[in-house]
Amino acid sequence: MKTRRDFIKISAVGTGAVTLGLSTVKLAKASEPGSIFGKKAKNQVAYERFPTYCEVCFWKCAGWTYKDEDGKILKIVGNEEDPHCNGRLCPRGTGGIGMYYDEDRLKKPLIRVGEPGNQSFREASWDEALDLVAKNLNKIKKEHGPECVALFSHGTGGKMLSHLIKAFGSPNITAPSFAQCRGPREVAFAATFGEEVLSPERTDIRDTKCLVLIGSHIGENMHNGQIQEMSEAIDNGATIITVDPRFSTAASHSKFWLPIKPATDIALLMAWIHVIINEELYDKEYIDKYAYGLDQLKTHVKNMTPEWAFGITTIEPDTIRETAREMAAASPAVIVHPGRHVTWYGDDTQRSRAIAILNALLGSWGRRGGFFNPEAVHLPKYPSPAYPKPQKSWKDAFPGQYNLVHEVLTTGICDATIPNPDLGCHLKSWIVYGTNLLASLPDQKKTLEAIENLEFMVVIDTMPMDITGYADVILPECTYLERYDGIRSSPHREPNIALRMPAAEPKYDSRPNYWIAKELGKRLGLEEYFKWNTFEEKLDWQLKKVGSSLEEMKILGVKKMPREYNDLYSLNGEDYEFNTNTGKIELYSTELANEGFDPLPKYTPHPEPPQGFYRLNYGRAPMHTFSRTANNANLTALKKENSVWVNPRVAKLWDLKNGQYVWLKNQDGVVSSFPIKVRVTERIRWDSVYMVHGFGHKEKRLSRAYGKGASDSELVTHVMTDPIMGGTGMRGNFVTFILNDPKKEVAS
Ligand SMILES: Nc1nc2c(c(=O)[nH]1)N[C@H]1C(S)=C(S)[C@@H](COP(=O)(O)OP(=O)(O)OC[C@H]3O[C@@H](n4cnc5c(=O)[nH]c(N)nc54)[C@H](O)[C@@H]3O)O[C@H]1N2
Ligand SMILES: Nc1nc2c(c(=O)[nH]1)N[C@H]1C(S)=C(S)[C@@H](COP(=O)(O)OP(=O)(O)OC[C@H]3O[C@@H](n4cnc5c(=O)[nH]c(N)nc54)[C@H](O)[C@@H]3O)O[C@H]1N2
Ligand code: SF4
Ligand SMILES: [Mo]
Repeated sequence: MKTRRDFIKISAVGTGAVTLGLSTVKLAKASEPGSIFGKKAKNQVAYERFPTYCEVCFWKCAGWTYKDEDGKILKIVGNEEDPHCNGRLCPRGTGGIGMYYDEDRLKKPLIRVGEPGNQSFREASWDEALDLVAKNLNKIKKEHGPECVALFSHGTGGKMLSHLIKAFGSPNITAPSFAQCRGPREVAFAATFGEEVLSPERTDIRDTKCLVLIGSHIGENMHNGQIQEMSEAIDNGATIITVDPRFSTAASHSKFWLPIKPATDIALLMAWIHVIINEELYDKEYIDKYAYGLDQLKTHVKNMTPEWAFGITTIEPDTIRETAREMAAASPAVIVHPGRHVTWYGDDTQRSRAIAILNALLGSWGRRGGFFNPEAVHLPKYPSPAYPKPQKSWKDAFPGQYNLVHEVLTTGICDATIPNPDLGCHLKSWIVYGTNLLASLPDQKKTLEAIENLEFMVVIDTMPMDITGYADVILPECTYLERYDGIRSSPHREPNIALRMPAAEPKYDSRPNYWIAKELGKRLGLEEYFKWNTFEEKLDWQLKKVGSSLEEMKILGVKKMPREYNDLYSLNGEDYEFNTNTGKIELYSTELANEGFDPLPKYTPHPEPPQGFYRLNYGRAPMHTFSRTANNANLTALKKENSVWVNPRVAKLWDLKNGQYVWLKNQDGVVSSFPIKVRVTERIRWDSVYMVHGFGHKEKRLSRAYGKGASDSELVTHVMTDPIMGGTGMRGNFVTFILNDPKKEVAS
């Protein structure tokens, strides 16, 4: 497939600059890590600092880890040069040292001695544990083929394991960041603009005049750079329009808060499109030049009036018109934010398409204050043999489906693991790196059924988590503060790279991912794929290829490089061919039509909560990331459990008081394992309840997190699967309250 750059017609400046001959900074001896603050005055403590980038979430802010003269890690601060954080970390990033100091960490390799799930393990040496893993993987390869091994991985270190598994011969490498997170928006934006949104998002929030947030709760969703840019935009007088059934932090900073009825956003989006077309507020020049399908769209939205949408969304027609005009007035410096966790109701690709279409009409794609064209530094791969060509894949389990999907579905791997005589590919073994599958995948019963059918499972984690309990072998990784990792090279306004290096030796008997991958490689007969002797050697080789070096990066931490193409904002009338079938922005998607899906988004109603039940809504808290921080001492000091938000009307009906503990039961009779505290608040609609994801851990070895709050994940048993890309819509679950301890009631 051709890329944007194959099409671009404007002149490229400085071609090749990124990869060739950039001058390196002068290396002063005194500024090497380890001695940068080495000289101390009387009564002063000497510090050392080491570059890193944060692993507490996937924004990957670059920073410095400080150590005192006794070798104690004291703090982490942001790197001023870093475009992800501009020198400021969020509370979670600062609290990252809690991961390093956590005394509940996995300390030794562990080998199962009892039944899966029962947490009976014995300690083992690395040699014994790795030999056992290799023996099992080789056995599966011999008996069933290498494709029957799958890797689930989330986080930076997963790349080394991916390399190993590709070398082993399996294409089944997956992460929850697609089918449980941003998959729908990537497929929808690719169908519309021929390109994905990517991470960090290419939203030019800094320069926007109008930011529309459809559910994305920036402020609680703490993706650092976005928040900083959003507050800058607010200071500059930008209008914020927030559509959220809950009065989110973002809503509290907004000129317009539209408390939409959950699951009806497509109707609102189509009504906005209707107003913008009907009142001829769209960017005509831009649409004429770049877009395909305006006529079809016009006909399609003819009857989708604000009055029609009012009946569905509960948003007043006047508000719909006023907000549409507000967006158009800001055009093209307007962003209808694509969101990030967008797997909500199973029609999420279509909702994301409606968002993409609205942005197209407003002329914001490729424009200042809208969406910029990011650029990344292309780091060459360290030399290694070509990967073997897999003979089968998880997709064999879905003949004819998901043709627009270019990633592997986590839940597809689960399906392909559960034996079914009609399916071509049965997976026999999972390697799970840095993802707590029982918290991150919906429908725990299905995940567990898949796990039960495995011949062998190895989990690589830093902590004992719900998922580690089901492993046959657990390999303890050291935290990000104790290791090198691959160079961070992410797409941004300015291409840039960042280094992570260890600030301390790995604690206990933990090891870094690259060591684990190389050692497994040796035992699997794949040493050819790991030719470097030390990881430093590999990094230095790569860095030198792009005009830097490990030595330089140890001093800088972050290095910005010039753009290869002068196209940060490229759609101001220049000729441009998009990577779609028509070469245009597709308002009408020929790709979706060819696959038999609606080429233009339609609103379809979703089930309502039954009597006495409320829609289970969930989201983020600023000081936690998913389930991974629930045991972090620094962050539990800020918030140790989640609560369930209940509207005062509902509280009155149930006689619920603030601070009272309740259990939640969902539509399938699943009861939360632990009670959760009630928070009575007007900030949530009467038809829903809300909680922060990531609490209610069942793993007893998590001394701070065990039993604290409730898990939304265990209550998400009903999944609305997106037929286009397999995303798992998780917001179609309904809960009711149980006021007394259900376990005691059963016992009596
Ligand atoms: N602090 C913190 N920040 C994080 C993370 C974290 O774990 N912790 N995780 C990061 C990751 S990976 C992701 S994907 C993002 C997720 O962050 P977002 O993409 O912002 O998350 P969402 O879950 O889509 O949005 C949650 C909001 O959607 C609202 N909502 C629920 N139902 C509806 C509906 O029907 N319509 C509308 N319009 N709104 C609705 C909820 O009330 C809530 O305010 O956060 C990122 N940032
Ligand atoms: N119900 C529900 N489900 C969701 C979501 C939701 O809001 N609600 N959010 C969805 C979204 S947007 C996403 S992106 C996914 C996130 O899904 P995950 O990334 O799986 O989220 P976590 O629960 O944080 O699990 C991370 C695991 O990695 C481990 N870990 C942390 N650091 C390291 C490390 O350096 N090395 C290794 N080896 N392990 C490490 C942690 O101990 C933990 O076990 O979840 C999705 N699933
Ligand atoms: S946003 Fe916060 S948690 Fe995420 S990478 Fe940046 S500092 Fe770390
Ligand atoms: Mo996510």
